[in-house]
Amino acid sequence: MVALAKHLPQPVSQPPISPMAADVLDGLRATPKRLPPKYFYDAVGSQLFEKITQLPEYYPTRCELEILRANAAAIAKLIPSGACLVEFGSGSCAKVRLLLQAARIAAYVPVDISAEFLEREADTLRREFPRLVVSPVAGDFTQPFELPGSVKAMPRVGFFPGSTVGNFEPHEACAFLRNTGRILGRDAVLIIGVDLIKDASVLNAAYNDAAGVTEAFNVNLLARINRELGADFKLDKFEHHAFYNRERDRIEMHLASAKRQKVKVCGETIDFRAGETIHTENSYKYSVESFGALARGSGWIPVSMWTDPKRFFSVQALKFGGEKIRRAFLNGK
Ligand code: SAH
Ligand code: AVI
Repeated sequence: MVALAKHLPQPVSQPPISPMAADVLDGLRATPKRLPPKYFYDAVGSQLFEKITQLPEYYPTRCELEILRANAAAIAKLIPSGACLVEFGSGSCAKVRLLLQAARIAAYVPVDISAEFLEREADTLRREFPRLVVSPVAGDFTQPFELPGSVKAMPRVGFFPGSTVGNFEPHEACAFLRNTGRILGRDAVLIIGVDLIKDASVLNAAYNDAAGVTEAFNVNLLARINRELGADFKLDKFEHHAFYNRERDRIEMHLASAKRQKVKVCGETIDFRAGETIHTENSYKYSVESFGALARGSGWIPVSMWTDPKRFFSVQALKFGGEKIRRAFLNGK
């Protein structure tokens, strides 16, 4: 048997392909072409996002910080003493500092896909709050993950600022909220930032800043694919397009090919027509009512809501009621 097998044609063994390579190839083979926004956030992308938060046109960070500052005491009342705060997509951990100062939080679990950035920010926080247990989890928050053993017995509160929930498709946001409810447990509270529908001119300006930082953030996705997957995207041959889609209540970001061209990605040739785009991100905007419906349909009961004076942005407190709430909502009760 063994001797015979030696003379049979052997399957050509393919080198194993990373999850990122598989997602990128999947998206670039599709029509229309797309790339998952979670790949924006390598170390360079995380730094660029921080620059976005400082831009005059990018109102969400300023508005959310203003809301958290003005209502820190009321929000702190929803956080049990000795709680563990789990933050999804923690970035520079700027916003959580306001909650750490206002509430008696024993442990903090920042969850983020940008591993290097996460470790650095966790270290800074440990120095600033020496009594706080800081247990970062590096990974994709849409995938199942375990909370560190040291915090399992503590009451848990979720924190999901930035309107990162808007980067999900609405059905993905529902799946995320249901899963978060399972991780945090019954009666858990989730403090979530939600960007609100507003005049299109304000929205278009926020994603087309004069300094070109959002453009650099978008193009870095291709630069990252060049760096990590050895692709040969010509960065100056793709243009940043961002616009508000009123029918879908979302900002769409694309990278448009400036000409007809071919790009090599993981040994495969991808053809681009002139003007053809890669859809890189959606940023959904909600009304208070539409987000309330999405929350209830995911098993969460809206309990409080705060906005800035212009009603550009909202911070909402939800309580997890589980399947009973979800079913009641879906049955129209
Ligand atoms: N919360 C911060 C940062 C928002 S930017 C703020 O409000 O300013 C979005 C953050 O979510 C980034 O830090 C990014 O690395 C992280 N992120 C995006 N997709 C993710 C995913 N699928 N899993 C884990 N983290 C993710
Ligand atoms: C992280 N997220 C909520 C940002 C947003 O506004 O959708 C990402 C971003 N994309 C372009 N600018 C900022």
